[in-house]
Amino acid sequence: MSPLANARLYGILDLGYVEPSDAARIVERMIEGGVDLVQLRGKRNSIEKLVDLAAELHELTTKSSTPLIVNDYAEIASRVPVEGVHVGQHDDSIELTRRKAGRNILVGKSTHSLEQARGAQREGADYIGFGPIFATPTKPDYPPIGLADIRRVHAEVSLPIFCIGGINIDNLQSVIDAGAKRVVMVSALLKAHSIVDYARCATDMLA
Ligand code: 3NM
Repeated sequence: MSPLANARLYGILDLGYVEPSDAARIVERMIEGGVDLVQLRGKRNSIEKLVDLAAELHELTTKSSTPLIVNDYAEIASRVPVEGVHVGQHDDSIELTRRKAGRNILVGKSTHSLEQARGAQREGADYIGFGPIFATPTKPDYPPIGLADIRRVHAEVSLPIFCIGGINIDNLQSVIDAGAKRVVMVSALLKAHSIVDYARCATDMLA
């Protein structure tokens, strides 16, 4: 069975919020709180730095069989045995990402509309992100798409769908009520007083 089948909460370790020296400690807390997938995202970091960090984090994530996904760069997956790569609309295609990784990995894709979600399924993505649902400082240039299409995207796309963007414990129930089964949290989780308790609360709500 795909490691994504039962995944509910996807945590992104975004180096815009976390110092690389704190990354391992934070990933440990995410996993303790029940995060099902972890992504390493460092838009302003060099590939060399990300390779080193991915290798360090992968030693932790493998202990709990939590898939580690790296953002953007398939090259990292060719050098570190991470489980997957996540690409955006303006990055490499799914096929090229798989080819560059040189092995069978999970490939996820960001989508910002129903049409893009259908396209990612046709292209062979293993899962999609769907958002931003709400406005978010983590991806400030993207207009929020709101809750309206969540039910429809689940009806039309059979891949695992992770709603993303501005989701926190206070608005999570509205996202679930709109039809979401899986979500990504970045800033809310990383800024939480207790990452472990915050993640547990979110996974309980998504159960
Ligand atoms: N991708 P937060 S929204 C990384 O819609 C990312 O594709 C998005 O961060 C998309 O939980 C987003 O802090 C930011 O809002 C999510």
